[in-house]
Amino acid sequence: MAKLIEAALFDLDGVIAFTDRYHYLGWKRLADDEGWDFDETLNHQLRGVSRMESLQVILDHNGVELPEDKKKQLTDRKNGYYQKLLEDINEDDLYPGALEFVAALRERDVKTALASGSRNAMTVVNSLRLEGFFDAFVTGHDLDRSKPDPQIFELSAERLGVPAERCVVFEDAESGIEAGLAAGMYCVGVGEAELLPNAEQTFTKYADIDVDALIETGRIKR
Ligand code: B16
Ligand code: MG
Repeated sequence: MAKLIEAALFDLDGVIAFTDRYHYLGWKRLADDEGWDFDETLNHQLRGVSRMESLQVILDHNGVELPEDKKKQLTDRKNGYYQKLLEDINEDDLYPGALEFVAALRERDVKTALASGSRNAMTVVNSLRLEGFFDAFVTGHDLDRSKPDPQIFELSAERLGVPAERCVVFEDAESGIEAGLAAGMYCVGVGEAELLPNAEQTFTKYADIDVDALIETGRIKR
């Protein structure tokens, strides 16, 4: 059967590793410091969104206005909390089955990229020894526009040398699904369908994906 999919682009936080949990705990600690309301429901709006835009979501939710220099101090503090949590990450933080799935794609000559909006992504890559699983890495340091802008996936496809219509994106964030669709790619939502209303297909277990169906049709099931 001919191959439709030639490249798979993976978000990091919430797709390859459960570092989304540590982003949440970092923001929660900051919100508690400041006496702001913040919970896991609001946290879904922060998935895939840049550090400063994430702070703005929390400020808007709490009706708080702050000058730019204060916002910078707050995002730096949250980043310190997040980086402290990253010191202890290990293989238990990997999304079960994710690396086996990536390896199965590579065995079938599908190119792979890690596409994360996080400027901490390479720390996670090094700690979890992900270097050998991906042909290209794109992180927040390479970008001037964050999701839902398609830049992150366009740059990933360019680095792999694969056209957009041959790429599939794996994303846990609504902003990331929108970015992948705007790039003209097949998009798969990682997580519950009701949290990802724009994703045409979703899953929660990598083992449920039919790898050959995905490569031949762009769909995770036949
Ligand atoms: P940082 P992803 C995104 O990573 C996270 O989902 C989002 O919560 C975070 O705010 C953003 O990276 C920026 O991260 O503050 O570490 O630069 O999901 O695109 O892998
Ligand atoms: Mg994510």
